[in-house]
This record gives sequence, structure tokens and C-alpha cells, in this order.
Amino acid sequence: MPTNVTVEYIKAQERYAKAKTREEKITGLEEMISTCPKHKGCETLLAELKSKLSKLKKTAPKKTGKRITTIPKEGDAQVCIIGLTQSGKSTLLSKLTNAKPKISSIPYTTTKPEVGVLNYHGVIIQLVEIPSTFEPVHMNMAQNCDGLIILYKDNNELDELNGIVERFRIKTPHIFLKRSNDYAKIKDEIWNILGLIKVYTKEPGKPAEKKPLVIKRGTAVGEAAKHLHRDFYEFFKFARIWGKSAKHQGQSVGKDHILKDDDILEIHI
Ligand SMILES: Nc1nc2c(ncn2[C@@H]2O[C@H](COP(=O)(O)OP(=O)(O)OP(=O)(O)O)[C@@H](O)[C@H]2O)c(=O)[nH]1
Ligand SMILES: [Mg+2]
Repeated sequence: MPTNVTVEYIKAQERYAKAKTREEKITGLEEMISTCPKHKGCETLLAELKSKLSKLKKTAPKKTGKRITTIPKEGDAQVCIIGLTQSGKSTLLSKLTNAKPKISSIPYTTTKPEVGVLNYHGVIIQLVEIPSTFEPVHMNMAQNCDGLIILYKDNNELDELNGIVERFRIKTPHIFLKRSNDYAKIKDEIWNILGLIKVYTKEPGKPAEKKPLVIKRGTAVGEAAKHLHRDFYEFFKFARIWGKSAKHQGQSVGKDHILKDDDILEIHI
């Protein structure tokens, strides 16, 4: 995951995460490449983007009229929303993201996965509404995504939902979420399913970056440095830390120091 990226890059990444067609993806990648900073910290990222683009360009354009049944993972994490019909999945998706799924009081309105992108403090989370028909091809996504919201409108639905979790042998980290309009709380709950932390990198004398490094809970400074660029790991001298993991703000730490959510990390090489 990159450091020092711009707001334009984050916006391009959001558009790319939303892209459904080959053409939209190509445009999205091209935008990401053009807005990606060209300094050393972003070399790996840039190379990955260029390779993705060239691979995509080699694929044949899809024949039109074919329905999209699964949504490829894009962004930092993919979270699916399942629930019984009329539980409010489309409403939730539209409140948390820029997606405009059809919302109606007619059961089974959503018949194919709907996708939207949530920007959670710079973390790009792709949200996917799964149709309540529980077709295997769709439930595959619920089994393979990074986190799952099991949405319900009242407690009577819980037995049936537990049955679905068993029937599809869902091991994905998940929460049962009663629908509400406290969207700030829901966003925090979604983030907490993922078992990730966000760490904002900074260069000495400069403010912290807007786009955090997204890494697993329990990651140490050395591992985080590797994610940024191998030079940060190889030539590591010490790091300064601000935030929850720091004994005092600006504490100097070594590679073994364990990071916490929302830490600010300044690596000295
Ligand atoms: N009172 C109330 N109504 C809601 C809420 N969320 C959704 N609704 C209503 O419930 C109905 C179904 O909402 P959707 O968001 O379309 O539900 P869904 O789970 O996507 O439904 P399907 O796609 O048809 O399975 C609509 O009439 C919504 O306006 C909520 O939090 N409170
Ligand atoms: Mg719906």
C-alpha cells in the first residue's frame, strides 16, 4: 500500500473500485497511474498499476448483454451485505456510499450484486449488496470477502439468518447488524470487522499523509516499513510515533514496536 498519495489519487482509486466494466476499469487505472506520485515510495505501486493495466488491455472486451454476477475485489477491503429481502440492504448501501441502487417496498428488488465505495478516513472499502435470493454464485462472494454485514430489521429474522450462516458455512469475519440510521457508528463497526489498522505515514517536517497504510492488527514498525518500500526496511534507523501506541507523543521506537490504529509513523533511514 502506497504512501504520500494525493487526494486526486484517492478519488481515482474510488472510481476504479466502483468500476464494473472493462472499459471503466481501464479508465480508472489510467487515472490512478496519472495521479500516482512518481517518487520512490510509490515505485512498487506504480509498477503494479501498470502491470494490471497491461493485463487488462490484453483481455478481450466482454460481449454485451452478459450480466455481471460477481464483483472483483478492489480497494483496501471488500465487505458484503447480506440479509433477508426488505431488510434495508440497498438503503444502507446508498447511505454509506455513492451507489444508487433501486430501493423499493417490493421484495427482491435487488437481483444482482450492487457495489459502492466507502471512504473511511482514507481507507477504501468496497461494499457489495448481495441479493436476498442467496444464489450460490453470489454467496461465494459472501464467503470470500474480507468482512460481512448480516443486516436485519427485527429480531424475528435472526434464526433464519443463523441458518444461512450455517448452510453456507460462512467463516468470513461478520457482524449481525440491526438496521439503524446511526451511520457513523455503522461505519466504525464495519471497520472493526476487518481486523485492520490504519497508520498515517509522514516525512520529517511535513504533515501526515491523508491516505493511510492499511495493515493487519498487531503489525510491527519493521513490517509496516516493508509495506512502504524495501528501502525503508533495509536502511531503517529508527521511527517516531504519535498516537495510541506511543508512550509519549513523538516517541522513538525500533522495528519491533507494535503499531495501533490511527498511529502516525515517521521512519528515519
Ligand atoms: N423505517 C425504515 N424503513 C427502511 C429502512 N431501511 C429501509 N427501509 C425501507 O424498507 C424498504 C426496503 O428497503 P431496501 O433498502 O430496498 O431493502 P433491501 O434489503 O435492499 O430489499 P431487496 O433488495 O428488495 O431485498 C424500502 O421501502 C425502504 O424505504 C430503515 O432503516 N427504516
Ligand atoms: Mg436491495
